[in-house]
Amino acid sequence: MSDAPITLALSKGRIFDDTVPLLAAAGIPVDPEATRSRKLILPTGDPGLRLIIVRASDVPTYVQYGAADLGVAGKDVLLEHGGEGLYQPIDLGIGVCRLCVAAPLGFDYAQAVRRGARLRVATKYVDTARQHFARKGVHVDLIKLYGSMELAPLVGLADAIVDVVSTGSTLKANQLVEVEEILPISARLVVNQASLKTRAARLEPLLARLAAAVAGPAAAGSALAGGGSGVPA
Ligand code: PRT
Ligand code: MG
Repeated sequence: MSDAPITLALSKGRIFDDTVPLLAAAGIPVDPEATRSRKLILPTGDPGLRLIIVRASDVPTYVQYGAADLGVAGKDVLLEHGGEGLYQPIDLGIGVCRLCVAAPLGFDYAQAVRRGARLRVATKYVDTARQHFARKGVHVDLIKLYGSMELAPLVGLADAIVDVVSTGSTLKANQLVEVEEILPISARLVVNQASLKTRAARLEPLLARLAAAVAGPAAAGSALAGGGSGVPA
């Protein structure tokens, strides 16, 4: 079992696209051809590391149960999952966005909240949203959706949404505005807690290389120089 390659769970799309350069910087190339295939288990340039491709919201589950030793998941996904059984050692600084409440232009969210109105809020982040509104003392009925949250207020399904926003152009295109930021989001490396103990000899160097790749070439250079002076060689 301990001979099996280390398994890293990634979701296709922005997480995969932003993680591959980090892996390359950590000395682990991924064949670009492999990324175009429909295979769900992909080799890397390091025979000791393979990738599995899963749904973004399933990454924490694969890692929690040890089907993957490692994974990359957005903080939004991790919050909603609860993070049970997961160690979160590295903020990878990729997939940067923010979780926020958005409502149609012209809907006075602040006033509705002050009046104590009961709001219908559509989101895929039901638990996170429930905790946020409970903290704020806002009364909400939450409607679970799996995508295209921006549509819900436009067709009368909800008064507001909770979703992640990066450039804001999707909100703008649908005449919605951000009315409250809940949390800044970025992707984290997550590690199965048992793997970290039983496979430490292989995982720890990999984590160190990834941490150095995240810190960037400048930091790696000064670490190599030994003094951390930051003066380029
Ligand atoms: O698509 P699927 O249902 O399988 O999963 P997913 O949508 O969660 O996966 P994916 O790949 O879209 O997102 C993976 C992770 O990327 C998320 O969990 C976030 O942590 C992070 N991330 C960063 C984002 C965005 N930026 C982002 N902009 N995830 C989603 N979006 C969507 C957002 O939901 C909205 O529809 O993009 C739209 C807004 O983008 P802007 O640029 O118009 O504001
Ligand atoms: Mg998506």
